[in-house]
This record gives sequence, structure tokens and C-alpha cells, in this order.
Amino acid sequence: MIENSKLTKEEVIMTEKIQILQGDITKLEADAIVNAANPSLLGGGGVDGAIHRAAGKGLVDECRTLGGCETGEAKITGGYRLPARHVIHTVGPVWRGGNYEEDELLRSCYRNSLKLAIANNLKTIAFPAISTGIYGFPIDRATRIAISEVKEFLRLNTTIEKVIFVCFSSSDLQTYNKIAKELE
Ligand code: AR6
Repeated sequence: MIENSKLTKEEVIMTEKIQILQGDITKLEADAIVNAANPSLLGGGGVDGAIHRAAGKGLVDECRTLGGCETGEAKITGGYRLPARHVIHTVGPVWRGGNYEEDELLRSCYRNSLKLAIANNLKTIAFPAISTGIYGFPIDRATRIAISEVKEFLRLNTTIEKVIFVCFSSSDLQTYNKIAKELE
């Protein structure tokens, strides 16, 4: 698990099944970590680059067999040298101003990743802030979608035991904590 001595107890929002942390998702022990990938699934920058670097070459070799991934969809691989057992690769939408189904596509990323976790009998899953880096999705809007979609999914599906939102920056952590409180 990510250790984060910088956080006070109040800053870590822990509901029964949802946890918000700041740190590097590649260090997380979970049944699956989610990768904010691109449609090739062959690696890139941001969290995708970090996951591929940490997992080693086995990951890209397996990804090559998958035939890519559509925006809003998700595919699963092994975790290779990561502490996580699996990687769920999902492709977030590129932000184009908000009128190109970006919200619904981002929602689908979370929903389809969780569906895949259930189909593979996984209990703990960690998400980065999909689409909010290189793909430019506004962080407040993306966070609202991420948390509301996960909450709704967990209300209807009880087999997932823990969903962890991993924020890379302290400002993202503040945003997640603020919006989690609003959506309580
Ligand atoms: N752990 C957790 N979060 C991270 C890490 C990390 N190690 N590194 C970055 N982030 P991005 P996108 C955060 O750009 O916007 C790639 O090239 C980052 O701060 O990784 O979905 C792909 O191949 C941000 O909050 O993904 C695609 O081409 C979040 O992860 C494209 O980028 C997502 O930022 C996808 O863009």
C-alpha cells in the first residue's frame, strides 16, 4: 500500500469501500491498477509510461496481443513486475470542449474497468485520474464523474471490496477530497 505520512487523518477520506490517496499508482498492491492508456495499448507518457516502465517488457508483449482498445472500453493483462496482480487498461476520452460525449466516455472507462474486475473475480482496484493529464479533461469535472460512477457501481455490485483513487499531485488530492465530501 502507499504510505503517505504527509496526510493527516482528516485528509484521507475513507468510506466503507472507497479510499483516496496521494502517490504513485505503480507502487500499489492491489488486485488491479488501472492504466490511463491510449488506443494502441502499447505505452505512452504519464501514468501509462510509468506503469510500463515498472512492469517491464512482459506487459507490452501481452498488450501487443490485445488488438488495441476503443475509447471508453477496458482490457486486462497481468501485472508482471508490478506489485499489483493485474493491469486494467482503459482509454479515456481526449477533452475537446465537452460536446463530444467526453463525460459519458469517461464514465464508461470507470464502469467497464469495474465490470472487468468483477469478471476476473478481483476485489481491490486502484484508479488514476483518467484523462486529466495529457488528454486535458478538467479535473473537477472528471473527479465528479469518477467518484459518482464508482459509488453508483458499488451500490449495485457488492463483490468489489475496495476502490482506491490514486492522486498524483496534492492539488488533485484536494479536489478528490472536496468532491467526495460533496457527493457523500
Ligand atoms: N501514479 C498515479 N498517477 C499518475 C502517475 C503515477 N505514477 N503518473 C501520472 N499520473 P495521464 P491521460 C497522473 O497524462 O490524461 C499517455 O501518453 C497524472 O498526474 O497519464 O488519460 C497515454 O498513452 C494525471 O492526474 O493520462 C495516452 O496517450 C493522471 O495520471 C495519454 O497519456 C492521468 O494523466 C492519456 O492521457
